[in-house]
Amino acid sequence: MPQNSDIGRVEIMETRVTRLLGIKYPIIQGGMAWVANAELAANVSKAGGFGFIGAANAPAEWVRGEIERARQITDKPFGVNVMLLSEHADEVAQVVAEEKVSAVSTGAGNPGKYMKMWKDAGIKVMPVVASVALAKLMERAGADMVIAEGMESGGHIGEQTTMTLVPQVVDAVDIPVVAAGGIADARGLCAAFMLGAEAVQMGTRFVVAKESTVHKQYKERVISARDIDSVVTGRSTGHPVRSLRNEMTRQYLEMEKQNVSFEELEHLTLGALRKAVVDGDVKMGTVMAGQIAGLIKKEQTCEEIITEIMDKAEELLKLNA
Ligand code: TUI
Repeated sequence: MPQNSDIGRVEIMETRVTRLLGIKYPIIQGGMAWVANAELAANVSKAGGFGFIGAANAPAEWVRGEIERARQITDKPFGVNVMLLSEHADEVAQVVAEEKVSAVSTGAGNPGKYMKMWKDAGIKVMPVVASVALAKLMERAGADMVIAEGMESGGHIGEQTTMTLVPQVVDAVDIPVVAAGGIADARGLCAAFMLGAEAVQMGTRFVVAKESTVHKQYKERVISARDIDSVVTGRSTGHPVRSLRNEMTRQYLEMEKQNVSFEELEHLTLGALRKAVVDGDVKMGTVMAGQIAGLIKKEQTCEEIITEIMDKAEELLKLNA
């Protein structure tokens, strides 16, 4: 028998996004480069949320393999994030269509040229947007939803904050909006709903999930982060990236101040995310994480994270009153 609290939770948190994706809870896991593999995505989906495998710069066959592995872990829906700056983006886009994953999200660009192929394959398309203009363009191009991501996020970011971007996108489009950037708990979820979002996407909180296979030292760095510990490198190159302050970011920011060449800056960050995620080098590697890292205090399973957020959200919304 469902308990009263379960009934209330399902009613209030059932939105166009949960219906379109076929999920129980409006919590989506961001498709983070090097971090969001089959284990993480499948376990988020298993727990009632929606997991994304992050294709990042990986070749298409790696993505196909991860999709197969995720399908062995769960029969729940999950998706793939296509990072549009990748040299493999075309082939990854193709594999995603062939494999007919439930949804595709995109980052760092305009996925217009893939839209028809994905829609024809019956895939839900949800581009990440950092502006109202791109949100409108994506709606016209046939996107099912947009993910409005503020600059509080880790990794590659835009200029607007989540607080300002989400309501402006909500007012500008008729399709549902997912809020991302700076959200890691029930307060963030409820705040995003007040802004008009119909689900949230979280990255940093899932980096420290038990099922996340990132290096122990990466998780420890996120858990020990303070509010002021994230910095943005690469503003001068047009590819701003948020990560946790370390020796690499110190050197990078110093070099940016001295206007050193794009090539030299690239050299410092080449392979640096892998270095942090796989080797645990949190000094010279790129420890991508959002501004909300300071709020995250422990490693929990995906199920614990999702259940805790939904329980607290219910309390906040006083569903039992
Ligand atoms: O894509 C992300 N976050 C990422 S991608 C990534 S891998 C990478 N590493 C180093 C350099 C570059 C990439 C790490 N983190 N988030 C989604 C996102 N998309 N944030 C911002 C945007 C965005 C920005 C501008 C999307 C579209 C856009 O404009 C496109 C256009 O053509 O108008």
